[in-house]
Amino acid sequence: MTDAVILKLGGSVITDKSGGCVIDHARLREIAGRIARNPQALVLVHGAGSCGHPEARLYRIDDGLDGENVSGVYHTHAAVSRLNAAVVDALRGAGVEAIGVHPLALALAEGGRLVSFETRHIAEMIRHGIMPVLHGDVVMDRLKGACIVSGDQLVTRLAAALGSRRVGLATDVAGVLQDGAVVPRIDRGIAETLEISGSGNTDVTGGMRGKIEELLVLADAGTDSHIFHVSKVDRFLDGTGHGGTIVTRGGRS
Ligand code: IP8
Repeated sequence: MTDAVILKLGGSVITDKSGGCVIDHARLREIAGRIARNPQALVLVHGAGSCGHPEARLYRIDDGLDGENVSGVYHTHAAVSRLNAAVVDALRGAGVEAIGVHPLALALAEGGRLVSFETRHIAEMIRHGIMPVLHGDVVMDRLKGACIVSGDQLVTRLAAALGSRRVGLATDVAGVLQDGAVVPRIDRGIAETLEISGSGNTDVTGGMRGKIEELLVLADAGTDSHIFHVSKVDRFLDGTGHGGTIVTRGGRS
């Protein structure tokens, strides 16, 4: 157990999601600066945005491998790895001892869900002051050949494995929105009543709805998570109010 905080940067926050792999380096530098100013044991996870989702869709990775789309494993992984290198560069440029960790190399799935995911070396990195930077990735799958594992699925696995008490998801919206207003708290009951729309851009892992489903699994296990606008990263890291949504277990007030 490490008590590490887990922070996920949505793909749409760090790439231009409407085009081919366009990395927002200025945004990355800004976020890296905020993280550097709030030093703590932190695991960073990022989504793929336009560096991975278009490839995953083009090669139909989530339908499984069929002999015709095998090279999609390489192309999808290469695209999101390019983004990972840019995230690590930005953090290192801000003075953070960050290193990229690729799920393709340490995870195995069955039917789209992780069945093994090595995290002991991640705990060691944290213990030595290294910030692991993981990302949604293509992962080999014993039933489908390969599948896409979202950054959100990784967040829930990491939080459970590392015993994290704080999980944050920085997005390009202020939180989960209902009729334009932030929903401050979501549990399973509330989630059923919400009209959460999917992402308008290329997103093979289900946009905001997929995110909430992952976070409800985490909430069931007793860890609350926070969804907030990326401009509030420091407020999440230093524990002051971020004005976003908290996903929590039902039955608590
Ligand atoms: O952006 C998806 O991760 P996400 C990963 O967190 C790939 O959903 C490679 C499409």
